[in-house]
This record gives sequence, structure tokens and C-alpha cells, in this order.
Amino acid sequence: MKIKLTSKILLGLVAGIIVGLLLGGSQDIATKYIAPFGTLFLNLIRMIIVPLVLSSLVVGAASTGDVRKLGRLGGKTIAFYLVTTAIAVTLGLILGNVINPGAGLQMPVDAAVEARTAPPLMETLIAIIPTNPIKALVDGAMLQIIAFALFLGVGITTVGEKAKPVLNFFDGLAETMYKITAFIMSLAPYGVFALIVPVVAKNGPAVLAPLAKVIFAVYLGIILHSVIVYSSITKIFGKMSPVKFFKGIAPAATVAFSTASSAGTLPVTIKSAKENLGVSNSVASFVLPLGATINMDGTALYQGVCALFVAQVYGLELSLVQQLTIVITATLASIGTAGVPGAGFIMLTMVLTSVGLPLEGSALIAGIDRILDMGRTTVNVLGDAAVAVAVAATEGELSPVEEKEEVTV
Ligand code: DAS
Repeated sequence: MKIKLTSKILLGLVAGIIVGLLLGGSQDIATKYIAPFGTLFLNLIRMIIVPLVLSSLVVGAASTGDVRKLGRLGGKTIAFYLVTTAIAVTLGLILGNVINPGAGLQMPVDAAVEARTAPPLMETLIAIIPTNPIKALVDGAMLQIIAFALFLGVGITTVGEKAKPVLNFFDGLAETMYKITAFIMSLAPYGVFALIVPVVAKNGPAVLAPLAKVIFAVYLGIILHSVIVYSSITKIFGKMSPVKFFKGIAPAATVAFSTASSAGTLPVTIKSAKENLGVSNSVASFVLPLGATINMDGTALYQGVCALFVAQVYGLELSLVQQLTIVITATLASIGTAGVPGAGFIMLTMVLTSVGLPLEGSALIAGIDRILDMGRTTVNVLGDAAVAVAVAATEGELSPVEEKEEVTV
């Protein structure tokens, strides 16, 4: 019986949780003999991110043809991203106020320590243009790679016939990267297993108890946000049933959950969006890499909940103005958050500083951050895919995809 890839990955996930719980007592087996295989799987995916994003984006930009269309695509995409992120952090604040996860814990308020703050928005915008594109590729600076690829793609189209060999090169490279992604995806069930075992072995059910309310609030928020906001976006703009959307993006969601890395999941997100949701290559290769870099609804929601948790733990009241400050800071912070594990936690200190909350409060979150990261990264990826469906539909580039028997690998 041929099992669908998604089912195999979910099988890997469940097996990983069970084995992780069994190994709770002897974590060293999990960390010494199983975790390395998870790292191997993650490194395989990371290996192809840069060539995949560069080649698919150059081909995508070249196939969109003119700059006007690219401008329209960019404007729509960024507008969708900012609105959904602001909704997410507002939902996080509402849940933080209603569930009150910090009640009961009482911590002394020390002097707030100066935290690392993200560069001002203008600085981030200027830094998008790479002074040395090769260095941007070597450093894996995603925003700079996206900018360079867009210029390259449009340049190729403008030059025309003479640049054909260049376009063919990137076209060939992109197809090759998709093939390699498919091979890596066939290893996903094993990779997901090896990634989950150490996380469950380390955190186990006991440690989670005191912070269970934070985990409950964040996961309730990301489920509500995903079901309400993304179902609405795909239904209203993409005329796509939520069931079809969530089933089609499931392989990427599962990989995002187990790797806690949007960038690491990107190859799978592109593949799922194109093959299971019918998003065109030019839209997928523009909207998804951009989203994996700047669109993090799950992270923004997590920051809303955790900021309130820290305030409650220290018995501090957050005024409405302070909570609005959190909405703005968390939305901007999520733009600056890299799509790698734990990046949102680093940006949390920036959000706490923005409203004068003690940074020590984030130390309480540190122990469970990976559990929260898995959920928020899944929403980050779902948000990217939902916007890709909506943008593709408004560009007339969303093709109907019939139910697949077997998700191709
Ligand atoms: N893990 C990040 C991502 O890959 C999100 C985060 O840390 O908040 O999207």
C-alpha cells in the first residue's frame, strides 16, 4: 500500500514523540545517537536554500516579465503580510489578557538590562541592497539574495535574446534544485523523527507544567489565527476550500513544525504551493522566499502572548498604549526575524525592551522556547502559503489542482 508522504512524515513525528518520552530518563542516547541524524536532515535542506531561492527567483522574476508586474506583486504581497502579522500580534495580546498565563508566578522586578535592539526599519530597508551579491550568497543574506535575484531576473528579460543562455542556466539550476528537494523530502520521515526525539526527551511532560498556560495560549492563538485568517484569505481571494489548502500545505507545515525553521522549510513550501495548491512558479518563487524572510505571523503572536506573560509574572500592568506599542514592535520585529530556530526568542527581548519590561522574564520562556518555536514556525509557513495563494489568484496565476493520489517526491 503506497502511503502518502504526509502520512509518512506524521508517522515519523508520532514515533519521535513516543521514543522521546521513552528516552526521557536517558537523554544522552537521544542527543548522542539520534539528534545527529536530525541535524544531518536540516543541513541537507539548508544546503539547497541559497541556490534554490536564487535560481527560482531569477526564473520567477524573468518570467513575470516587466517591472510593473513585479512592483504590483511586491506591493500586494507586503500589504497582505503586514495586515496578517498585525492581526496575529493583536490576537496574541487578547489571549494574553484573557488567559493571564503569568498569574500565580511572582518575580521581583530588577533593573531592566539594556537589550540588543533590532536596527531601525530604515537601516533594514537600506541593507536590503547587497553591495556584493556574491558575499550575500556566501552569507546566505536572504533579503539581499532576493533583491539581487529580482534585479537579475528583470535584467535578463530586458536584455532579451542575448541573455537567453543566462536564463537557461538558472532555469536548469532551479529544476535541479527542485529534484534535489524531492529527494531530501523523501528522507523527511526519518529527519522529522530524529529532530523530535531530543526535544521531547529534553522537555518531557514534567518540565512543561509550570509554563503549560503559556504553551496553551500560544498554541490556541496560532490555531485560531490559522483557521480563521488563512481559511478566509484562501477562500475569499483564492476561492480555495480550507480543507484543500491545509491538506495541500501539510508536508511543509509538518517539516516547519519539526525543524522550527521557515527558511529550512522553504524548499518544501515552494514545492507544496506549486504542486498541491496550483500557485504559479513566478508567484511562488517571489512570494514564498520573501515570506520566509519577513512574514512571521506565528512569531508576532508569540511575542504578544509572552510580553503579557512577563508583565503578569512581575505584577506589572500594561496600558493600552504599551500594548499598541507591542503590536507595532512585534510586527516590525517579525520582519527582522530570521527564519531559523530560536530567532523569535532573540527578538522577544526587543519587544520587552520597547515597553520597559524586565528582560529576565524571557529566561522563563527559554526552557520551553523550542516547543513554542515549532508551533509559531508552522504558522509562519502557513501564512506565507496563504498569501501566495491569494496573490496568485489575484494575478490569475492559480491553476486548479485535482486531488493527488500520491504527493510526488
Ligand atoms: N523559527 C523561526 C522561523 O523559522 C520563527 C521564530 O523563531 O520565531 O520562522
